[in-house]
Amino acid sequence: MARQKKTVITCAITGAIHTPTMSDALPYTYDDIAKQAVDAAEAGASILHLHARNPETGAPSVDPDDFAPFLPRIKQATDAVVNISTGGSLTLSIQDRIKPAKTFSPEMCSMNMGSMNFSFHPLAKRYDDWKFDWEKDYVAGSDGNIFRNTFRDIREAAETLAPHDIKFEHECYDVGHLYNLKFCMETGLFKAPIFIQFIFGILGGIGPEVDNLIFMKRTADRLFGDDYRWSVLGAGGAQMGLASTGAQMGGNVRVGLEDSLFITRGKLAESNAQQVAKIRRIVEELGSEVATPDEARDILALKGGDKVSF
Ligand code: KMH
Ligand code: ZN
Repeated sequence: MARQKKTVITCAITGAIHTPTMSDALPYTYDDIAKQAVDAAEAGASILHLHARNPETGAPSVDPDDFAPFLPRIKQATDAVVNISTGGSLTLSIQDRIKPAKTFSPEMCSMNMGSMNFSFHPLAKRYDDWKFDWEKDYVAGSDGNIFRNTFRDIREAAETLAPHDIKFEHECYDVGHLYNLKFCMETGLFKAPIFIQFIFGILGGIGPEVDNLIFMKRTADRLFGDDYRWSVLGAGGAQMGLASTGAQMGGNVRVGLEDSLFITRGKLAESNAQQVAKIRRIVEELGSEVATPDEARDILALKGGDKVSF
């Protein structure tokens, strides 16, 4: 596959894994999500991957009413590509999870490529006092999670969203998910160039070793040839190291407090923008340039920021 000239930075602002107790920097009010997203874009992120939260409690939300207050503010203040999660809160149905993307027709949304265990229960042991009632059970109980993304779910999401011409961020947590994606492509669900997020270090998915990155990349090369673009997401402590390796291999990168709360070993990040600024420095030091939002639109063949419904 031809090497890309510029590196696209995605920043995933808040997600549905971490909870307010874990870091004061994790945004969950409408204001804080909007501000951190805008700051991340100014720091160099050309794609903003967004989840919503209940602004009172910080609990993950897939209610379009919890996206509506911040999406227009982000659009007015930045040119960044908005990517809305369809992973949402991990235990909800696909019908509920795609509602925000259906409502707001963003340029991009996530598409999770397989069913799996998806757990962060070991984090529960680190905290004695929790800010909100829901947090402890949510985190500790994730050892019982099945993140459901069956072939039928994927087809339903893709077909429902097809009229919106949304480019998917195909979340692939293990090598089998690449084969699921290949199968779906062959049935005509997704059109090239597809965008694959290689995800490492989620408990339930493939581990965060460089060998695995090479294995995923080589497998994707074999399955998709020139028809794909790719990015690297390392969860937790693997975030910066794997993103840097991915960038050096010619890939794109994803950072953000959704994926890791840290800026370096043992030190909490102050904001999403701080992580973006760090990976930007690394990418530039390695001799690459960071893509602007319009360059990202070009690389990923997006429909354009004027064709969204917010
Ligand atoms: N939290 C990430 C590991 C989604 O939003 O659809 C995966 C993710 C899923 O971003
Ligand atoms: Zn997400």
